[in-house]
Amino acid sequence: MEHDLIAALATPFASGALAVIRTSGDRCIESLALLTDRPDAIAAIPGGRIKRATVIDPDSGLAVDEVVIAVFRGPHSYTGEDVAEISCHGSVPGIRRILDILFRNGFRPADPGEFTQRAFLAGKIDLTRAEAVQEIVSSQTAVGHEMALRRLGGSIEATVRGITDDLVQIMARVAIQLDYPEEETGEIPIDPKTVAAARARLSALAGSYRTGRLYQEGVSVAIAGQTNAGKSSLFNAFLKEDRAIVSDIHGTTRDYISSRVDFRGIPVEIYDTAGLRETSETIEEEGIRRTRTVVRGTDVVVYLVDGTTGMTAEDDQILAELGWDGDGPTSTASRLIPVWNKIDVPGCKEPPPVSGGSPFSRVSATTMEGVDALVERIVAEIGPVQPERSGAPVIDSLRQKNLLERAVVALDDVATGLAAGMPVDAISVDLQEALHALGEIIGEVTSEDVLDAVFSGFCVGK
Ligand SMILES: Nc1nc2c(ncn2[C@@H]2O[C@H](COP(=O)(O)OP(=O)(O)OP(=O)(O)O)[C@@H](O)[C@H]2O)c(=O)[nH]1
Ligand SMILES: [Mg+2]
Repeated sequence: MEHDLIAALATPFASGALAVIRTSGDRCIESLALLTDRPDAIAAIPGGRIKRATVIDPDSGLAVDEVVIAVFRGPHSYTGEDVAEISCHGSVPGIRRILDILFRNGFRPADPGEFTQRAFLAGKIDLTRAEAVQEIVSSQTAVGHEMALRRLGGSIEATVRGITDDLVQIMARVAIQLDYPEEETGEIPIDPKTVAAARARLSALAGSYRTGRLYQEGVSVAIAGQTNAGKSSLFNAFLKEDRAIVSDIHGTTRDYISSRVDFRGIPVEIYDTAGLRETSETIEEEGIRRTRTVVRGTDVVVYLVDGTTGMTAEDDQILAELGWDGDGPTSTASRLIPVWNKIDVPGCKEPPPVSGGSPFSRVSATTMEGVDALVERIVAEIGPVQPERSGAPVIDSLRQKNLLERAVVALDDVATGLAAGMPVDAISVDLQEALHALGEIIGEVTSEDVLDAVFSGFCVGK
């Protein structure tokens, strides 16, 4: 039932100034009009226009809410069908009552992503743009948002289509040679340079997945160190907010706490942890046990040393535990950044030289000196693989990445076949495979299962 009437709340199910209920399907405007105080006027709204109305429950005849109805007539609508969007008051019971009236009168609840799925099926957008819709919704920083917006604008589609065109042209020449073997010129109709260029572009796009994930999903960073090193102070400095309790009492932080920060466009979950020391106090001991678990699970560990006391035997021991052998991280160590804190204090010691490994960053969590440079260092440590504003398309879909890699493997086979002087018809099978993978990326060839998998991850109402 492709064009049946669907409805869903497109805004959060919570109280707010306004809420938007979206409906789509054949005759959806007329069906909705019957649920208002002015059915004729609403049914006649031209596409791209709005009108005020009162929603009436046809069973009780009672007015339910005063709303504004925006009408888009297919094919000039998001889904390609008739679409009506109801802006109502953002009241939870009010929203529930309007949805209830719709569902009793010919509309059914939309599945997650069903509006966008209909847009895709109507040919309004390709599959990469459809995926970008959800990627925009789930973006967490301005940079992640900008990247997703470029995908919505068709950056992935354009790249994939461009490469597809090149390969199709090769296929056409292959087909001619296969159809008219008597015109055999002895020349292979496949230019290895074109194949190599296509492979390189596809491989670069597949490689951008790591960047895409980085900006969308982000990384975790733990601040660890002995008690009173200034971990909570640094945590607050990163947050630019007085979030964690800071005191000169050793063992202030017991439970680790975490918060989201934006490091140059990368969403970072940052952890302030309990100071590591020998203790016989049960609660602190548990805090330290949890700290070790957090530190093991994070992408980057910022290890803080109190510069006024300098490196202690305990620091050496903990660093060794974290995979730091005094000359820098050993090969197995997770990404560890040693940091020397309290450089604002007169008489603060100098950090020990680190031969081979990365040196201590010098900061003052109190005056903020060196904190920006530390952020830069963390960002350099975790990425980005691609400069964030290079404008090159960046993917954020595992589905797209897998298909791009499939196309790359197929083109590798083409190159191997060419080098080995294999017959053109055998090589064309691999070319066909590459084209098939590219077709799946933009959704020209898809199965029901693939579409279900893509759209089930969407929000309802999108
Ligand atoms: N002068 C100066 N004092 C600092 C600096 N960073 C932290 N302190 C002080 O050092 C003391 C301990 O700071 P915290 O941030 O609570 O240290 P912590 O590592 O979280 O300590 P625990 O939670 O006990 O493990 C407090 O008195 C802070 O004001 C710094 O950069 N300069
Ligand atoms: Mg603390």
